[in-house]
Amino acid sequence: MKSYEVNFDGLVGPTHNYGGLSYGNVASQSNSQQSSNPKEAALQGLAKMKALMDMGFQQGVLAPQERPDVAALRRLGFSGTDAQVIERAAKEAMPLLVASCSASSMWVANAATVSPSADTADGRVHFTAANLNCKYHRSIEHPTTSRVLGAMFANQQHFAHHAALPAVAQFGDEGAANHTRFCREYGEAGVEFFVFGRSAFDNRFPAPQKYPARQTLEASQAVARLHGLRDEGVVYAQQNPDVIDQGVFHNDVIAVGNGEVLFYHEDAFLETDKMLAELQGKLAKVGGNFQSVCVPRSAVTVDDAVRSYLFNSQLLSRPDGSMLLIVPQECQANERVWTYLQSLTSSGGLIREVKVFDLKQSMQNGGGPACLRLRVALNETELAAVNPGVIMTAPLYGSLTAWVEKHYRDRLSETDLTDPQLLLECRTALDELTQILKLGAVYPFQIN
Ligand code: SUG
Repeated sequence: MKSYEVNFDGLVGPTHNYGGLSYGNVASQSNSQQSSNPKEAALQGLAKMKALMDMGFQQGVLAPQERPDVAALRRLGFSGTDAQVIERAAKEAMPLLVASCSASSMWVANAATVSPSADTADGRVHFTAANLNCKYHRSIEHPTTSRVLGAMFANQQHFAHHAALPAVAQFGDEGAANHTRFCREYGEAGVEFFVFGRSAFDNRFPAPQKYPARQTLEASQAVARLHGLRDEGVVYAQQNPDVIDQGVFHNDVIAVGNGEVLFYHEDAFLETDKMLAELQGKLAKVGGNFQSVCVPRSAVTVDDAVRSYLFNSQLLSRPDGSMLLIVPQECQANERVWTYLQSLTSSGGLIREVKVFDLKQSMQNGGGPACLRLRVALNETELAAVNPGVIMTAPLYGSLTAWVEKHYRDRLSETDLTDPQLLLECRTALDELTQILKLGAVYPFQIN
């Protein structure tokens, strides 16, 4: 049976703004308080989805969330009408209002961890929504994420959904941003690679000194258990704590994998040789030939990687077996990175082509091409069981573009977030979106 990797991209929400909310994420910190352009952000994301679809890849779309999250503000003690909740939060606790307005759900690599049916004990595709509990503004995403994923992958014969892990730092889980799957064919058993930043219960593992390590080993292990993965089909590795302290807040800022290939920076991991040998050995057991492409620090520094997001690229398999790298235009702007990419694609290796995308609106908050997509490997039967409303087509692209043009503002500053009108605009837009994507009622304002 045919199988595919389907990329579900997060649609940027109407409140996209630069809140400076993510300590440890260099771009989020340095662009704090700048005005954003939500319309441009959403159109940039849609253009990437359309381009991948036009290149023949399977592409889907994941809906944004209701923001400002008035229910979250109510849980923090703000009361009255919705407009009063926003006004009071603006007056008494602006940082909480900003957090409740974040469009951070666009980075759907953090929405969930997904294990394809070929890897799981019960032969279903498993999803665990990420608790994202390291940052308040992201910790409020998972209930709606679970409802949206449930509406997209509703067929229980093929899809199993797990609630987010307990919402404590010991089980800090950032979803697929720290998870990669290696395989020969998407429909065959593979090796799932979990990268963690620290251990919550075992102090033999070192931890970063400056910035938080968002993903714990214990969270990754819990996800592997929930999904029914075999020990022989799993490899755990620790991210180098020094690179976390240099702004690598997720593994997907310093490594990306696809098929049998891992593309990574020399400084990405601890005990790299042991890890590579384990990946090689375990993939061989399921018939795969693991290959790695290491980018040396002499060619590209960690700082170059953080600024250019070279590794936050999408590594895609082409029909002839070669691979294509989708990179943000910041890679072209960095001379060392661009020189490296030229030599990579002309060296006769597996990665033959680079395509550049303008994702500046998202990049300024630390979200590159790979952050914007959640990969779901599906066989033909499973793909047919996905809600067809969320699969990208030329007409859907047209409808979503028109929807963005109609509802989104082209400028948003911090003061604009205090405007209760913004909430009404967002709800009107999202109500229409659930009809376009055929999701049913998934937002708090639609269910309460
Ligand atoms: O969690 N930025 C996100 C970026 C997530 C990137 N995802 C992956 N690498 N997979 C984060 O730090 C910034 C929001 C603000 O500052 O307004 C933010 O949440």
